Amino acid sequence: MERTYVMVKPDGVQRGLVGEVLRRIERRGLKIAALRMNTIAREVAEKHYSEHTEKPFFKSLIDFITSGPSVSMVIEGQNSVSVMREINGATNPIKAATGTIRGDFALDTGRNIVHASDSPESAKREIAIHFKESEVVGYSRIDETWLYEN
Ligand code: IDP
Ligand code: MG
Repeated sequence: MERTYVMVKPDGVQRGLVGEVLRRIERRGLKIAALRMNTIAREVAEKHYSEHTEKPFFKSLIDFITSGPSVSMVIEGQNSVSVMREINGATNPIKAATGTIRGDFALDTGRNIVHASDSPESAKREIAIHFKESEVVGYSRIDETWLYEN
């Protein structure tokens, strides 16, 4: 089972979209393995987005992501990294397909509601930044035998 890191960013929390995001994840069959609401510390946000340190939008991105509560989660399931990227939609909501979270609820790249890791390697790195191993819960969902052939 693959794990990925997902965040409902502060705009998603303020716009009352936490339940909407969780609904889309759960109904797809993906499993919530860890879940927390907190306001992310600046050092944590800078580590999380370290690949963007040199980008012109870096400071505003860190200001925004630390501006209020966000919801962090670890999501588990077969191919969860690529499935979550598809559920979220393109980074620029104008390019995001209707039916994706960004395509249905957002209009601006700087306010695009959700984050999901872009590769299994990024997922491992990001999960370790946001969660202790003991906070990630291993369990079976009752529908798993019907979600997967093998
Ligand atoms: P991703 O979130 O789809 O993985 P990334 O390119 O990794 O997209 O960028 C991380 C986040 O930084 C985006 O989700 C968005 O919030 C912000 N961002 C990316 N590009 C821009 C930009 O050109 N202007 C403003 N914010 C941006
Ligand atoms: Mg990214």
